[in-house]
Amino acid sequence: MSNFEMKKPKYQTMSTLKNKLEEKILAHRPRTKRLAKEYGDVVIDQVHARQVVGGMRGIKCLISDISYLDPYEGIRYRGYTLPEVFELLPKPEGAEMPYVEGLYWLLLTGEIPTRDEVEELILDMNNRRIIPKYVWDVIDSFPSESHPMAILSAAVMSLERESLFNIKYRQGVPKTEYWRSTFEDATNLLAKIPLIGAYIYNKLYQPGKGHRFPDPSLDMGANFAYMMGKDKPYDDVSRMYFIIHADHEAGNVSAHTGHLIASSLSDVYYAVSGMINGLAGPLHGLANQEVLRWLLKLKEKYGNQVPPKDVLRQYVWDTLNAGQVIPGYGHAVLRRTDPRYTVQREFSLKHFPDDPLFQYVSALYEVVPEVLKEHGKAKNPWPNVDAQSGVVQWYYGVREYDFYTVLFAIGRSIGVLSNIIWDRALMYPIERPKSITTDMLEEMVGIKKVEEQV
Ligand code: CMX
Repeated sequence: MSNFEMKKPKYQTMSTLKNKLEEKILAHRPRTKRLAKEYGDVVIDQVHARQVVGGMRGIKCLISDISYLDPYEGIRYRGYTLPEVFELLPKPEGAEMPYVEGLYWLLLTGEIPTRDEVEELILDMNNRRIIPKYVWDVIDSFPSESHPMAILSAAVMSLERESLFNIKYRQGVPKTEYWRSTFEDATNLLAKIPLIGAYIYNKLYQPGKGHRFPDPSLDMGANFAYMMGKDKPYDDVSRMYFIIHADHEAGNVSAHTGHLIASSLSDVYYAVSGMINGLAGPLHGLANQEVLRWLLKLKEKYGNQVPPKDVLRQYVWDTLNAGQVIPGYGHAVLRRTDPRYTVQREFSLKHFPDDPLFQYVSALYEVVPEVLKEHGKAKNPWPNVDAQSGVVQWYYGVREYDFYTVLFAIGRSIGVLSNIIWDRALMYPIERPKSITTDMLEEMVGIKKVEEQV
C-alpha cells in the first residue's frame, strides 16, 4: 500500500519550506505595517445593530490570507478553487487525490509545491510522528462511552508540554522570531494529530484489533488509512477529506477559536484543542454525524429503496416542525451548493453511484432546498460539506458516525495551524473586540429616545 518511496533526505535542518516561508513573511510584513500606519483611519465596513445581536455575521474584522470564502463560488485556498487544488497539487503514484502535505505547503507559502518539495516535507513530517506515551495514557484513561472529540481535545491538550514556542518565549526571543518555534510546534502537531485520531478510533471501535504503529514510508493520507486498518481507496478518501476540510476563511467557529486563543500567545496545542471544542458543536463540525443519524433514521423506515419525493418531503417537514434544523443544509456565508459537497458527490458518483445511502443523499438534494425555501427561514437552502461527508466514510467502512467530526478536526487543523503561523509572523495583536450593554445598544439605535417621546 506504499505510495511514498522512502528516500534519503536531500535537505538539511532548515527545511526548504521554512526558508520559503521566511522569504514570504519578510516580503509580507511591510504590507501589514503600512495598512495599520498609513491607512488605519480608513473606514472599510459599517456595523448594523442586527449584526451585534446576530453573531457578528458578515462584519469584516479579521484578516486571513490562507483562504477566502465567496458566498456564490465557495472556498478558495490561496486563490485556488478546490478543483484547481485537486488538479495542481502533486499526487502519489497512481493516486486520485493529492498529498495532504502539499496543501500545507500551499497554505503556508501561496505556491504549488513541486514533487521534490512535497517529498521533502513528507520526510520531515514523518520524523515528527513520535508521540509520548503519556498521550496514549490520557486517551486510554477515557471511558469508552466518551465522545471521540472530547478525547481528541484532551489528547492534543496533553501534548502541550512539548511546545517549543513556550521554551523560546521564556528564553526571551524577540517577537519577530515567534513564528519560527510556532512553525515547529504546528508541524509537529500536524504530523501527530492523524495518529492520535486513528488511535482513538481503534480504542473506541476496534478494541480487540490493537494499535498499528505508523508506517514511515507512507504520506499522511495513506498512513492514516493504514493505521485505521482500511484498505484502498481509503487513503484517497482520507486525502480528499483532510484537504476539503482544511480551511474556510477565518470567521467560522473553529478557525476563529484557534486564532483567538493563539492571539494571547497561547501555543498551538491550546489553540487547536480549543478549535476542536468549537468544531464539536452540532451547528458546526458535528453536523456530519448528525446527518448520518438523520439519514439512518429515514433509511431504517424504508430500507434500500428510496421512497418517493413526497415521503422525503414529509420527513424533512417533520424535522422542521419538531423545531430542529436539517443537518448538512444551510450556511452562514455560502449562498449556493458548497463545492466541498460537490467534490464528494462527484467522488461518490464515480465510486459507488448505486450505494443505497448515497441514493438517499442524492434524493434529498432534490427535496430539501425546495422545502427550506418554502419554510422561509434559512438564508441558504443548499447543502454544505456535512451533507455528503458521512456517506463516503460509511461506504468505506467507517460506520461509527460519532467519529466523523474527528476527521473534520484533523483536516481543519491544517488551516488553523497555517493561520496561526502567519498570525505570529505578522505579529497580530491580542484579539479584543468591544462589547456593549443592551441599554447602550437601545440608546444607539434610538429606542430610548422614542420611548421618552411617548
Ligand atoms: N434547517 C432549518 N433551519 C435552518 C437551517 C437548516 N438547515 N439553516 C438555517 N436555518 C434557520 C436558522 O436556524 C435560523 O432560524 P431562527 O431565525 O429561528 O434562529 C434562520 O434559518 C436563519 O439562519 P441563517 O441566517 O440562514 O443561518 P445561520 O447563519 O444563523 O446559521 C448554520 C448557519 C450552518 C448554523 C445553519 O444553516 C444550520 O443550523 N444548519 C444546519 C446545521 C449544519 O449543517 N451545520 C454545518 C455547517 C457547516 C459547518 O460548519 O460544518
